[in-house]
Amino acid sequence: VEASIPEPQREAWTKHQVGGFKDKDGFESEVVRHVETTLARSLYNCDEAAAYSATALAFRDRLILEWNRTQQRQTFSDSKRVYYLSLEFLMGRALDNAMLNVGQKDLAKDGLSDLGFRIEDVIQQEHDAALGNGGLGRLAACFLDSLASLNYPAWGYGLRYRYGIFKQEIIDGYQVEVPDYWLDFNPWEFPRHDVTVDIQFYGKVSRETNEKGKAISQWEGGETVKAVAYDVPIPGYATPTTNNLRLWSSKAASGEFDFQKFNSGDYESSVADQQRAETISAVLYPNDNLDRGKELRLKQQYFWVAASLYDIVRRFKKTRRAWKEFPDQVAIQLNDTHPTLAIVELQRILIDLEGLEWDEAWNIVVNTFGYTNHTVLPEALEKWSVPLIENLLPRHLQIIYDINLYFLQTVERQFPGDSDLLRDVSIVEESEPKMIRMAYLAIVGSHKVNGVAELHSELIRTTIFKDFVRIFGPDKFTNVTNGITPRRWLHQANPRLSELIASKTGGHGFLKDLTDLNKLELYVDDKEFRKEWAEIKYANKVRLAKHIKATTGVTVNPAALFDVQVKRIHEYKRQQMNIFGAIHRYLELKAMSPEQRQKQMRRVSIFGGKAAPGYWMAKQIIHLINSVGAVVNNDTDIGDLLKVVFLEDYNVSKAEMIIPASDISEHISTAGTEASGTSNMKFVLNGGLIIGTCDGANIEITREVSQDNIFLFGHLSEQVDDLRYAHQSGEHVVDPKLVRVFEEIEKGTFGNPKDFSDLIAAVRDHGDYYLVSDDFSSYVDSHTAVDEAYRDQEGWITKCITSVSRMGFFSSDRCINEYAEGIWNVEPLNTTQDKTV
Ligand code: NBG
Repeated sequence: VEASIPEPQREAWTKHQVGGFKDKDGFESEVVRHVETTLARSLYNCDEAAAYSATALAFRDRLILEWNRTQQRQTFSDSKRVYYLSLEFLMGRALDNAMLNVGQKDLAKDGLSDLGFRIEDVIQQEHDAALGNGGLGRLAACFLDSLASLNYPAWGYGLRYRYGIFKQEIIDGYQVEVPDYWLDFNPWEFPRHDVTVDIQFYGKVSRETNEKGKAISQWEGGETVKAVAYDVPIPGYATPTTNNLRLWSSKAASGEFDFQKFNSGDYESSVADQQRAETISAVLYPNDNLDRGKELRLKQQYFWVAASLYDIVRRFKKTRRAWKEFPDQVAIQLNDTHPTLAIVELQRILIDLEGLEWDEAWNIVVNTFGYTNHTVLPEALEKWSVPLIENLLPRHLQIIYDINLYFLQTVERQFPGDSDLLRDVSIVEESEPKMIRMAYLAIVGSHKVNGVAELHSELIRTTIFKDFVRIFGPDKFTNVTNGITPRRWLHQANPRLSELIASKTGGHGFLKDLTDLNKLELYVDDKEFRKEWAEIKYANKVRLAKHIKATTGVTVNPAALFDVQVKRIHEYKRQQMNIFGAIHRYLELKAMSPEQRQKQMRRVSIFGGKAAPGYWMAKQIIHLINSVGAVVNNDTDIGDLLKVVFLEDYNVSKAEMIIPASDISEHISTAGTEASGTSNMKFVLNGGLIIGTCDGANIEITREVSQDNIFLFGHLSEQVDDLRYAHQSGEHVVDPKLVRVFEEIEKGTFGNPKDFSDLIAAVRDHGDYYLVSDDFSSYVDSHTAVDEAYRDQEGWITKCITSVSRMGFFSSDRCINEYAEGIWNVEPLNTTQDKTV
């Protein structure tokens, strides 16, 4: 390619090559240029928002240069690429991360200060990119950071939602949802109006015989929508690698704007067509761990998957390789079942458009895809009704039926006459209407299936997918325990702690190899070090206390034990148990004499998290938390012995402030329900301890930090079935402490008891599916143990330091290397001019 450009042209280009800023001066001049030209403002009307915009643009320019070079390097190297397909990328803010990853935050800090701004205030101006619900979307974001930091040639593919996850307001104790229109000014994306794909829907399938006498199916869509690419640069930490996240936006296809209608005066309906096309990428579905089977969601899935595959195939075709080499060039990871149609779409491209034989095509497909399962909750396992697919994607339905037919034939050969097995593993559920089981399709169409923590991977092998283990053998199923990026979740969120660790471990190497943290264990008795450690935690708590005061009006004492549960509100995550526990604590305190009371530990119970807009129980939980807070926080008997606060609109940037301020955080799901959890890792990495059940990654965290440094309680996943049975058969007796809590709620102490009756009934009268009553007493005991441990401040600090030093395993870098080796078979790319920070 290079040789094809004539010398004089090449000279002109190299002469004018843009370099990006190199020093503080260069940075300032870029900021001023952007303020004065791009933003058309001046020294006299440059507010913090404008300073943010200009700084972001200056960094964006830099990233784009590296992005360009990275893409060239990856193309020339001709090596295998990874494509991470995810409907959610919960990125949070980009500026701070970009500054840290390219190693120029200090320079920007000084430069901004010369121009009259504090960098912290400028950073705060940025709107979170909130294209995700919770852990699944944030995991995708951590993975992008690790892929780039480790120099893997990798792309993310997703949707460019016009509205991210809603903003949560708390009004009179209730959640109110406000739309998150975040694209007003987004300097981090590059529209690629030249990169578009026409996507079809509906229509019909015809069968024709080609020249060679072979029957070929042709799908003619009845509606076309255009996908437009928006590229987001993803800078790696301390490396020039800047990967790409490509997000698709939907537009009316050219020619779809109906000039006929327009001219005949039917302007409105012609605009309506346009809007209908744009609806596809308009909103993120706000459900976490729940499948609702809406047609628009299926449209989103196909739109995104088809555009991404078209792009991937186009890139592969440029290499002029034979199709059988596709899996040597391309690894596609399915983040949950949402992109499963990609399996069908690739098969369609290969057989209908490229003329390959079924078996040859299917071989390529299976070797290309890997599937990650993120939940065993039945309500979250995706199923699509056959009539819905038939209408929207008629050809795809035929292919799904064929995939199923060939699959069931091999099962029949392997297990002759086992009709129960055939029914159980069929991709098509024989219900009314028939349903397509997307997880089964994903398993059949991938070469590897992984869970996200050891217990979870074990559970999928032995419960929901056990028949597939018999059919495909155990090697197809594997575990990759989740991880988090230490760049954002330590260095960026907790800069002082990061510096302290660097001062003891020989620099910031731990940000590239997190196992370096183990060097800290040598300093666990170092007085100065411990003192500074405690000071940093206290300062982080003071900052959070200020935020609490400013947003809720509640005064909390930073010397109290901060007890935090922030995550999506869900019955399986058991925030209801936490608030019942807080009520129990309140009642105990009330029953004490003032002298006795003053001997108790001070606590702040901090909650945060969004409820899906249609999730009634979750909304009741939020209301109860706020109602308890309103009573407890104003009770003069209690003072600062107990405060209960609910923090509005929990998101990535709030997490960055809240997590470093935690003493103990709650990861208390019913055993066997939380696939992994990832905030548990973030809290421990920031020097907080955990109270938790034997669930998800809590188990592996315990193995790393040791039993002495974690507060485990509750029943085990293997006991859950029996316990549920006991509830069903009326053998269970509700915990008396909990009965007492219910009585108090029903007395009206926390407002109208009717508002909380469903919450109580679920536990007391309707089988207590999440086993709150079974675990309540050990939960309360465990909190008593937390109080006792916290009383011994020196012992507590030792636990915290020891735990942090043992968290190396939970870096998403480790996790990505495991995927690369065990699933994708890809290698990092050598970047010759490796930068150092
Ligand atoms: C979530 C699990 C979490 C897990 C994340 C990331 C879904 C479907 N699953 O436990 O509930 O940490 O995935 O793997 O959102």
